[in-house]
This record gives sequence, structure tokens and C-alpha cells, in this order.
Amino acid sequence: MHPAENAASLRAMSAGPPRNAPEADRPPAVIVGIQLQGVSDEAFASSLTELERLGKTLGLQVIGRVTQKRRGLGTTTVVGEGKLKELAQYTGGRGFVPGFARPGSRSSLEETDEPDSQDEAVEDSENESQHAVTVLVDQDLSPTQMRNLEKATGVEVLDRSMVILSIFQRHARTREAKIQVEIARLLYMAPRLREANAGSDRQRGGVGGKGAGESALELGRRATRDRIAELRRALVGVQREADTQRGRRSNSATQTVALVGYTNAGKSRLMRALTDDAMLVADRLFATLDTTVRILVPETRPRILISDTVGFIKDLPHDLVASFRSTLEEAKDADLHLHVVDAADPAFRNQYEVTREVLTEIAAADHPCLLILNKSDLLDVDRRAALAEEFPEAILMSAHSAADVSRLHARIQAFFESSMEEADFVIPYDQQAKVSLLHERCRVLSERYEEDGAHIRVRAPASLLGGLRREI
Ligand SMILES: Nc1nc2c(ncn2[C@@H]2O[C@H](COP(=O)(O)OP(=O)(O)OP(=O)(O)O)[C@@H](O)[C@H]2O)c(=O)[nH]1
Ligand SMILES: [Mg+2]
Repeated sequence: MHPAENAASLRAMSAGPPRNAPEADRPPAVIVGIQLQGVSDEAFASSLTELERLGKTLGLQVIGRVTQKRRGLGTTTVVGEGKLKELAQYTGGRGFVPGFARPGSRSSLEETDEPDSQDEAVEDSENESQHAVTVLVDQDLSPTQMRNLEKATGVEVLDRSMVILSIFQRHARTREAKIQVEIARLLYMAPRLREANAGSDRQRGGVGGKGAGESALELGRRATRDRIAELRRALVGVQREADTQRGRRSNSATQTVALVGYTNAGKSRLMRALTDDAMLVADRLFATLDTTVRILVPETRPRILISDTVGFIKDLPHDLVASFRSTLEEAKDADLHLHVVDAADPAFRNQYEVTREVLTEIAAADHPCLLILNKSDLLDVDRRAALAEEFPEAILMSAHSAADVSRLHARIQAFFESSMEEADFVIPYDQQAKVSLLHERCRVLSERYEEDGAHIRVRAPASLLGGLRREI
């Protein structure tokens, strides 16, 4: 590790506008969305709303949207010429790529633009400070597209992956999460470096410039490769420790539950309700990046441990999924998944699918799973009835309702109860430590002291009993 470099990247991580800044103090941003063929109006709208929330999580204030229907993404600037000018009105930029397409000419455009009525009115750009300082594009961009858009708008451009990476970077708290995010970020930036270096008119002072790419820009390609290798080595050490902790937990053979689901579904809120513990719950995306493990309260015998995991999102940069190995590992090791969805979000079915896909990717899709349709307090009676009919197996509930939470608690307990068996142990008097072991790990049903030792009848999960028989 180069301490100086490390310090610099840590500074970069905490940089940027404060998340709770009042609206007016938040740097303005504008969103660009391309509705490709085959994408429904509903899916398109929900994707843009999600990007807007991502922007808000990043501390930005979204002042407008520029949208367009197109057949393909195009190779040069993503949006057509007219839309590019409209976009530039938000940012105060030129509205064209110098040396590429002159204003007024249509020659370089591959696609025809379809008129779009969804656009919001372009802000009066009299006031300089109202200009957007960042453009958020709801697609992943090629280096050329990014550079061209930056030239035409005069401001920093972030694509969807970069927005997500910047958020992850801000929210990483533990050393492991920080290393993982930095690796993913450098991997994403690496192929973009040559182009990015050439873009010398890139304006500073936005958000991603301080997060998404700057340290990569400073480092250059070769140094980036070295840095990734170095970070990976550091990660191995940190993860060994995490594995040991996980191993320790699985040795003590507790029953484990993992909360999984789309970002903002309410996993952490539910975790807090189920464990009585103060933990970060926030109306922003990716509030949780580090795994937290707590004991289910009221406590059961044997104990049930519950872990909160990182939220999923559509188009999560692939390297990021890979980097969050240990967080996701908790989900892999769990006996039961609680798949939490925000039932009040019109897009929850898609969000459910996205989560299932990621679980399949990490080979954790076959776990026993309870579907939690959360935030039922935001639904009217009819909607609730319709959902209950559509998902008869699911638990329709609100994490805000104590009654619902204890209903869930009972369901979790019932799940483990169904796999429990009873067993008898005879513990000689010179091995009393084993009596405490049984008390610790099982529910003790009866305890009799005879001549040959303590006769103990317990109830515990079958898998655990096997291990105990070998041990005792
Ligand atoms: N109305 C309502 N709001 C809820 C409910 N559960 C959670 N929320 C809110 O939804 C927002 C997100 O909750 P979190 O628990 O942080 O969501 P999460 O799934 O942990 O999100 P990430 O950590 O980003 O993956 C917070 O503002 C919660 O207060 C619920 O049952 N009803
Ligand atoms: Mg959370």
C-alpha cells in the first residue's frame, strides 16, 4: 500500500456534497434517458425515476430530464442532434461536438429522432448557478460517447454504472467494502483511461470527477493495474478474517437467515425490527454495504442469526457483484432467505427478477425462501387483497407494524422448527462442559441426573444434532 495514495483515495471517498444538504445547495443535474425499441413506457419511466433517486443519493438535485425514443444507442453522442442542443441548454454547453457535427447539420446522425412529448420545459438559463453541473445518463456509455457528451455539454457526464460506483464508494464503511469498491471502480475505469486522458477540457467540480474517475485518471493505466493487484492482495487478508468469523458462526451451528432484495426494499428496517438493534435505515439507495449479523429477538433456542446484505439493482456493474463476494457469501451460507420487495413500488416484479438473477449468478438461488411483500402500509385494501391472491405463499406486511413483525418472527421460527428433531444424550459427570454446550445450542426439553451421568433430551435442527452426536 502506498499510504499517500491510500489517504488520497480515502479523501476522495468522503468528498462531494453532503447528502443532507438543503435542495438549493445541492448541485443541479440533468438526466438523459433513451427509450430503446422494446422497452415499455412503464419500464422506461421507472428506470428514470430510479436514476433520479440514485442522483439524489449522490447529493444531486435533478432539475430536468431529456428523453428520446431511439432504435439504437448510436455511436457518437447517444442522443440526436436536437436533443443534444436541448441538453446543452441545461448545462450551458455548446450543444454540439466540436469538429464532429456543426450546429444545424444532420449529416453525422445515424438515427432519426422521434419527437418526444415527455420532456420537461427547459429551464430559463439566465441564471448561471442554475446550470446543471452533471449529466446522468441512464445507460452505460462507451469512452467515446462519454467524451463527446462532455464536449457538447461542457460538464461532467456519468453513466449508470459510474453513478452506482460513486454511491458505493461513498457508502463503504469497512476496510473490506472500501477495497472492494475501489477495485470495481478501477476495473470499470481502466478501459476508459486512454480516452479520458485525452479529454483535457473535462470540467472539474462535479460529483463523479471527485469519485468515479479521478484517482484512476491520476494513476494512469499501468499504475492502475498495479494498484488493482495490490488491492486484491490486501483484500485476501481482510477476507480471510471475514471467513474465519463466518466459520466461527457456522461452527457454533446457529440457524441463519439472510435478508436479500432490491435496494430500498426495507431490508435494514426489517432487520432492525427483528433484532431490536439500532442500525442504518435510510431512504436512499445502497444504504447498507457491509454485512451485519444480529441475533433474532425475542431470542430463540437454538438462536437464530439474521444478516442484512447489500441491496441489488438492475444493471449493477458486474465487477461490483463480484467484489461483494463476502456480503453475498452470507446469503449463500444462510439456511433461509427472506426476499424482501417493496410491494408499493410499481416496478417490484422487475426488482424481484433482478434479485433472483443475481442470486442465481452467485449460486444462491435454490435456498429455501420466504417472499416478503413489504410496505403494505402504503397500499390500499384492494391492492392488498389482489397481492394476497397473486402471492398466496408470501408474507404481506409492513416493517413498521409490530404485529406484522412478530408474525414474521413466528414464521421464521416455524421454518426452523419443521426441520428439528428430538434426541437424547447421556453426559458423564466428568464432562460437564458438554451439558453447557447442549444448553447453548439446543432447546433442552428435560434433564435428569442418574448414576451414569446427566440424561438430557433436546430439540434442535437435524443437521446440528448430527454434529453434536459426533462431538459428544
Ligand atoms: N412505509 C414504509 N416504509 C418502509 C417500510 N420498510 C422500510 N421502509 C422505508 O424504506 C426506506 C428504505 O429502507 P431500508 O431498510 O434502508 O432499505 P434497504 O432494503 O436496507 O436498502 P439498501 O440498504 O439500500 O439495500 C426507508 O426510508 C424505510 O424507512 C415499510 O414497511 N413501510
Ligand atoms: Mg439496507
